[in-house]
Amino acid sequence: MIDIEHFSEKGWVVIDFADPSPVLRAREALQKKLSELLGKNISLEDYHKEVEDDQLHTETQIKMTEFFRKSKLGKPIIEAQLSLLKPFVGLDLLVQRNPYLRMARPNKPQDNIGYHRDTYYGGSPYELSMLVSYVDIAAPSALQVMTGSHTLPDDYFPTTQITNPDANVTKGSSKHQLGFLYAPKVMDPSVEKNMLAVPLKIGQAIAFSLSTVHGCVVNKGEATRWSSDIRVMNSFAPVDLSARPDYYEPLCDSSVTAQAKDYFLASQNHSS
Ligand SMILES: O=C(O)CCC(=O)C(=O)O
Ligand SMILES: [Fe+2]
Repeated sequence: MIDIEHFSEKGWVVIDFADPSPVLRAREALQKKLSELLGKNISLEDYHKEVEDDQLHTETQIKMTEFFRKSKLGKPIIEAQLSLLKPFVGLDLLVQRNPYLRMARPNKPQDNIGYHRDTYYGGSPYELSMLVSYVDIAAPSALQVMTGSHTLPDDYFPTTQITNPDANVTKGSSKHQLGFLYAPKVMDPSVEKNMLAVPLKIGQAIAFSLSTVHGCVVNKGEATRWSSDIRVMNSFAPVDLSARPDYYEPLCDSSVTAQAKDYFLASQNHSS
C-alpha cells in the first residue's frame, strides 16, 4: 500500500514495491553492461573508483543510458507496481518512454543538478516522478526533498536563471539528453536547511509531485548513486503533451477505456 495521506501532506512518499523482481533484473543487466564497457567486474556501488575522469564518466553514462532505454528496463518496473499505483494515480495511466539513468559519484557536484522543481522545466504537477534506486542509497548519498513544498506557489521560491557553467551542457547536447539542465533556474541556497534526505533500499522508490522541491547537490556518501526517475501520469489529466508527443507510452487502461478504444478502432477500420 502507498501511504497516500503521506503524499498528500508532504508531496512525496517512499514506496515499497509490490514486486521488486524487475528492479533486481535491471540491476543485474546494468551490472553486466557496466563490466562489459569497463572490461572488468566493477560493482555499481564502486563505479567511481574506476571512473574518475569526467569525460569517461559522461561517455559511460551515455552508453549505459542507451542500453537502459533500448533494453526497456524501466516500464516493467512500473508495470509490476500497478496494484499500488492504480488507487494512487488512476486506472488509466501513461509511463515515460525514455527515462533518465542517473549516476552520481561521491564528492562530484558536477554529477548532480541541484535543488529544483520539475515544474520549472515544463513538467506538470499532474505528473508523478518515481525515482527507482538500483543500489542501496544511504542518507548522505540520497535525493533530498522539501516536505510540504508541493503546494507552495512559485513566488515563494526566488530563482535565478543562469546558463550552465559547464560548457558541455548546451541545448540538445549529450549531457542535456542525460538530464542536465542547459539553463538551470538556481534556487536560493537558503532552501538547503529545509531539505530532507530520503534513503532508499533496492526495491523501493520515492514518488514525488513535479512541483515538490527536490534534488541533490553532491553525493556525500561512499557509493555511487544509480537511479532512474520514471514519470507516470493519468492519461486523462489536463496536461498538454503536444510539445512532447513521444514522451509517454501507454501503461494501462480501465475496462471502459479499453472497450471504447476497441470500438473506435473497429469503426475506423470499417470506414477505411
Ligand atoms: O536523481 C537526481 O539527482 C535528480 C532527480 C530529479 O531531479 C528528478 O527525478 O526529477
Ligand atoms: Fe527533478
